Amino acid sequence: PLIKSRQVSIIGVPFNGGQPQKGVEKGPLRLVDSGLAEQLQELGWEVGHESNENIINELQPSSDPDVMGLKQPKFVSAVTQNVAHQIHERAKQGKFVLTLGGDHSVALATVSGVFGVYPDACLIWVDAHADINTPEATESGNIHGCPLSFLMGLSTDHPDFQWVKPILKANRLVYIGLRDLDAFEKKTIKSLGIQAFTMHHVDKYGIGKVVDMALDHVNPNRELPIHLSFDVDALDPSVAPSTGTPVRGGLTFREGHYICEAIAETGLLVAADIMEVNPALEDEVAVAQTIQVGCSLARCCLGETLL
Ligand code: NNH
Ligand code: MN
Ligand code: MN
Ligand code: MN
Repeated sequence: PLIKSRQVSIIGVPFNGGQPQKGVEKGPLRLVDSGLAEQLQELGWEVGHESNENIINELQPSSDPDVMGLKQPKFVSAVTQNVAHQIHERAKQGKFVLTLGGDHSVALATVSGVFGVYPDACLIWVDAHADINTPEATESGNIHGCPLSFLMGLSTDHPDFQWVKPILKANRLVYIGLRDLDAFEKKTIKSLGIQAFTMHHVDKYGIGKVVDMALDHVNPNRELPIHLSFDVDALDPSVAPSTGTPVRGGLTFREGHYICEAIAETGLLVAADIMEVNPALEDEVAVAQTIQVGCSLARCCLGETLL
C-alpha cells in the first residue's frame, strides 16, 4: 500500500459556511464522539485527531458580503486555505488523511492539500451533485456547489480564491452517484469530457462494474494515488437521512460501502473525505443512523473489510 506508516490523521472541519443550513458544523465531533478514532485503532491504525473546534470561529470575518454571486466568500476562503495547509502537512508526513466535514466547500482544502503532496493523484467524487458550478453559473451562490470549478481552473477570476491552484485535470476526476445536476454542470461535464457515473449507470451496470470502469478511466495502470471525496448525500436518504440536500434514488448502504472497499483494496487510497453529515436535521434515530454510516464508510476506506 502507498500508506506504509499505518498512521491516519483525522482532520475535523466543523464548518457550515459553504451552504445555508446550520448543524453541518456538528458533524465531525459527532462522528468522533461515536467512537471513530477507537474503531480505526482497532483496525491497527495509529490515530491522530485534530478537531479544529476553536480555529473556525476565529476565522470568521466581521463583514462578508457576496462577491461575484458567492455567499460568505471570505469565511470559506480563510477556513479552507488554513485547513489546506494542515492537510498538506499531514499528507507530507506519509499519513492517511481522513477529513470529516463540514460542508463540501471543505474539498477546496482537502484536494489542495492532498494534491500538493501527490500531484499525480486522481479524485473520485461520490455525490448526488457535481459541485462544479462557477461563480457565474451557480444558482444558489453556495460555495459547497462550486469547489471543483476552482480546483480545475474554471473559476480563476474570483478575488477571494486566488490561493486555489488549478491542480485537477479533467481526466483525473471521476464522479459516482450523480442525480441532481444544474444545466451548467451537465454542459461542463460533457464539454470537458469528465467521466461521470450517474445513478442510471449504477442501475445499468451494477456498482462493481461502475467502480472498475471509474478506476480504469482515472487510474488505468492502478499506480496513481487516490483521493476519495464522499458526500453522504450520494447515499439514498433512507440510508443517510441527516444531510442538507437529500435527493431520492441514491446509493444503497452496500453500494456506498462497496465503493470504499473496492478503492481501499487497490492499496492506492491516500485520503478520504466524509462530508455533509448534519446532525441537526431529522430526528435522533435518523441522526444516529447517519453517524453510523459515516463511521462505517470511513472504516471501509481504512480497510475494515479487507482480509
Ligand atoms: N448544485 C447545487 C448548488 O450548486 C446543489 C449543491 N448541493 C450539494 N452538493 N449538496 O453536494 O447549489
Ligand atoms: Mn457535495
Ligand atoms: Mn451533494
Ligand atoms: Mn438542483
